[in-house]
Amino acid sequence: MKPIVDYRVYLVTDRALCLGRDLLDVVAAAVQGGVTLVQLREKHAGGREFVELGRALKDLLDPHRIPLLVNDRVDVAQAIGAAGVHVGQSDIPYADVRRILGPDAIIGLSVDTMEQALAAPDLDQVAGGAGIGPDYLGVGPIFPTATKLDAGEAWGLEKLTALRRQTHQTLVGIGGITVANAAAVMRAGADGVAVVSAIVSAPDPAAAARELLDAVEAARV
Ligand code: TZP
Ligand code: MG
Repeated sequence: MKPIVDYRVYLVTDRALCLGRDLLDVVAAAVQGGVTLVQLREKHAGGREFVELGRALKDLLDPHRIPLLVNDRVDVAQAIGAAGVHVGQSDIPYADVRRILGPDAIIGLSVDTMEQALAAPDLDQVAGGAGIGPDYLGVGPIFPTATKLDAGEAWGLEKLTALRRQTHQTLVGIGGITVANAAAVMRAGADGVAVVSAIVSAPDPAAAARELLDAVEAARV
C-alpha cells in the first residue's frame, strides 16, 4: 500500500551545508523538531556511500514513520527500501521511474516552469498504463536560492497561486523558503514546504524545523 505522506515540512539534505555537523545528527534534530518527510539529496556521494548514508537515514526515520525519498537514484532507493524517489526534468523520466518502482512508490517530480507543471498530469498516460501521475510536484525555486546554482528563475508567489488554480496536483514549494516566508508559500497554494538550508544550516535545526511547522500550521487555519 502507498504510505500516506505528510508534505508539510519536507527536509532535503545537503551534507555540505551542515556547518561541519554530522548529517545524521542534523536530521535527528530536525525529526525532533517535527519534519514530516525527508529526501536524501547528496550530489557528490558515490553509489556505495549513498547506499550507506541512505540505510543509516532510513534506520533513523523508520521508528518515527517518516518516509525517506532518494534524489535521482532509483537504484539506491530500491537497495535501501526507500519510500520513493524525487526526479528532476533531466533525470530518468517520470514514467520510467514509475514503471520500475511500481504504483505504491512515492515519486516527486521537479517542475521549473509553468509549462512543465501543466504538462505533468499528462504523464498519467505514459506511466506504463498504470494511470498514475507523480505523487507531488516540487515547484521551484519559489525564491532565489544559493543552494542550487542552476535552479533557474524564481517562480514567486503569484505564479505559484496561478498554478494552484490550474491543477489538483499536490504542490511542494522549494527554494529560498525560510521560517519568515513559509506561511506565505502555503497561503499561495502549496501543500508543503521543502527546505535545505533553513534547517541544515540553522544553528538549531530542531528549533528551525519546529518554527517551520508552526508557520505552516498557522497558514492552514
Ligand atoms: N530545487 C530547487 S531550489 C533547491 C532545489 C533542490 C534548493 C533549495 O535549497 P534552499 O536552501 O532551501 O533554498
Ligand atoms: Mg535530479
